Amino acid sequence: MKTLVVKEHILKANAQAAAENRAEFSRRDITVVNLIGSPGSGKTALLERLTKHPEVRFAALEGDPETSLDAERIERAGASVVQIVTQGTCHLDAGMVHRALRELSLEGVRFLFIENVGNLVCPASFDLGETARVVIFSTTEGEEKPLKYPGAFTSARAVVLNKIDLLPHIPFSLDRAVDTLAKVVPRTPVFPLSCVTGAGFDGFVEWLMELSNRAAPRHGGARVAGRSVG
Ligand SMILES: Nc1nc2c(ncn2[C@@H]2O[C@H](COP(=O)(O)OP(=O)(O)O)[C@@H](O)[C@H]2O)c(=O)[nH]1
Ligand SMILES: [Mg+2]
Repeated sequence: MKTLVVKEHILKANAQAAAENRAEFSRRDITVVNLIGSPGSGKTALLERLTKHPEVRFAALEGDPETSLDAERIERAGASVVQIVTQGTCHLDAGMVHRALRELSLEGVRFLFIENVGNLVCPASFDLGETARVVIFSTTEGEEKPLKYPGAFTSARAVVLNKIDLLPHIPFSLDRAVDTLAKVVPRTPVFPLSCVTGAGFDGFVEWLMELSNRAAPRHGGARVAGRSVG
């Protein structure tokens, strides 16, 4: 009972900070993606690869319990970035994002990617004020993860299935994974791709641009890749 009260209080405070972040993002016309996935699923690799797509001009916040290794990778790849070290906490919250924003240059960017702490449970409970959540899982994690961690998947607007380059080498069935996702999130788009080879990225980038056009139509008109959106 006591634990529940504490949790409610924490989530209420978080919701207030998230609403402030959301207003700030809207005022600055920035599409914000909260990227959730297990440690090693390829969250940082996804952002590194996205720097090769100049239309997705982005800055990033990197959440990790310790070290600034991921921020160093993103900086080397050419994007503006700030590392949030949570000192053991298993998720980011809206207040952490709010404070980190003071240190981050958002000049000229269209997207902000927030790489959450590697975890498929806790991050799903904390709204950061994002435009959309994307959940990433990879072929090395097993097809059944969406069944075991439904909260992360049902709260996401898109699913990235990473490391498809490994399919010939591991006993992972892409068909079974897609069937599992169809049971848990039947209406959510799924993007099988590889951050190593770049295969499958075009569809995901198109989805991101569509998301951004819907969120902030004054960015590039209402058309993406020849298709009308909105
Ligand atoms: N084969 C393969 N390895 C990948 C892919 N994406 C990421 N990796 C590797 O998976 C490991 C974890 O990636 P990282 O981006 O650090 O994952 P994060 O912990 O989710 O940020 C690294 O060794 C990456 O090189 C991929 O598409 N294919
Ligand atoms: Mg990472």
